Amino acid sequence: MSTSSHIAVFAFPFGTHTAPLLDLVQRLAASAPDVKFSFFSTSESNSLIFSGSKADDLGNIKAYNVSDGIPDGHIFGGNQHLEAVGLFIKATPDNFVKVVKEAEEDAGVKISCLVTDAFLWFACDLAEEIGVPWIPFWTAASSSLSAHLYTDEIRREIATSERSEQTLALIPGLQGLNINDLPNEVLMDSQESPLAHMLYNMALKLPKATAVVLNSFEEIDPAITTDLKSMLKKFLNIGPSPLLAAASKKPPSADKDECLSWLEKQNNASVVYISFGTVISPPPDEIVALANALETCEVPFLWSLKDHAKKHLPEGFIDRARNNNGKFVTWAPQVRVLEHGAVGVFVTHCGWNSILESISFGVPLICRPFFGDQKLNSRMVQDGWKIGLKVDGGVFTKSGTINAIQYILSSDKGKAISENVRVLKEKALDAVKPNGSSTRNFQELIEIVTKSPVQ
Ligand code: U2F
Repeated sequence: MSTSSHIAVFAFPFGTHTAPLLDLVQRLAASAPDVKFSFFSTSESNSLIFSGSKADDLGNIKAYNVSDGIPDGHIFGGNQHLEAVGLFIKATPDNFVKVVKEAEEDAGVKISCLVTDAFLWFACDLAEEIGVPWIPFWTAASSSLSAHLYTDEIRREIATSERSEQTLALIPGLQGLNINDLPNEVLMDSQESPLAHMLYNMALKLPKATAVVLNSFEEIDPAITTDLKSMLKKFLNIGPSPLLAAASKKPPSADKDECLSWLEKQNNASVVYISFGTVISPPPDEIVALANALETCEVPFLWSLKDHAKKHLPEGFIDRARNNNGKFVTWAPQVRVLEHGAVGVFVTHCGWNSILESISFGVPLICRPFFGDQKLNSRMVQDGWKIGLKVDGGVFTKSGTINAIQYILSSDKGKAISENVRVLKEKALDAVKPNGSSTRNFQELIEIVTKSPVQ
């Protein structure tokens, strides 16, 4: 029998949930080389995130595949992403529990702690049952975490309030925000979708967790931080991860399309970088509007656009862009791109990882949010931290996009936005210094993980 701790890590294999969880686990594993980490996700997600690593690189981390819940021969209908999420949720917790036994046999020791995506609330009951700590990892911002934790209060307020313009007056740190900025799942009946049901249950369970962990830093939202510290047993912000790449021993992401050498040829803070994350592709008319705006502004741009969406670009646009300093890739090494001084603004869907990466390297944002936490994130970008703009009317139009690009890149008000993001970046850098808040929180997390009793 082994005497080392054995941590089970449960991933939610959609959007960019798994990569930041693995980042966290790699940091923990490097700091606690005697502890065994078993990482559970679907085979599709595991093969994607572990693709660049050889077994030796993983050290004390071992990956296990769990079922994705998709029946053999299943044919997807309209929204494949949402359907796959629903099938996966239906397969939990049995798909995880089944494989845990295998990992315990391999490690020769029972699980001593559960580190999971916060969505996987069933882990709270499982941890209680086997008598180990549960450490959920919330992959988004503290503002959306807060919105979910206040779901019942918000629903009561909506039901009783007669105001048409409802603000979030009851939530510390979110007072100026509008109800319409909230993730749909906070507002809809929890029975309406498996995701809404999952998020509602998550909010009920999180206060029982040993510690809730975030890839963020306390100083970004002091009022929310204080409030969440009072609601949760422990609230540990341990990021931003882009500023901690060395600690997770992660090799820099590949640059097969030579984005960096292209950026080298551009002027400082001149390039518009565009990406909408891993799930979303804007509707065709908005792709056209964005392309036309770029052409009119005559700015250099780097656009991470999936091949299937290229057909929506205006006729001849790709050829004209090539001659006019525009570059298309299907996947950019985004962190390295945002770190490059040539990037002047990031046009984004406002996924949390993208925003945090932009803040980490001081790049202002233009926001076009789509679902989930993205509207709330864009509101914080524009009105909370004042580090960017939401496109006029919330969708890309040619004139609205031109205004936003010109505002950020060439107006005095744009300079103020750049200064605000620079100041926020300094706060992020302070948080990861040896005595910074995120460093201290991470030490506390290692204590919890390594001191978890060997079963
Ligand atoms: C879901 O996130 P998404 O995957 O849609 O978006 P992000 O959180 O912004 O993460 C995208 C990641 O993919 C990387 C980029 C980010 O780390 O650096 N990337 C890249 O390297 N190259 C590219 O060309 C394009 C992207 C969800 F949709 C969001 O609402 C949530 O906030 C998020 C976290 O829970 O998950």
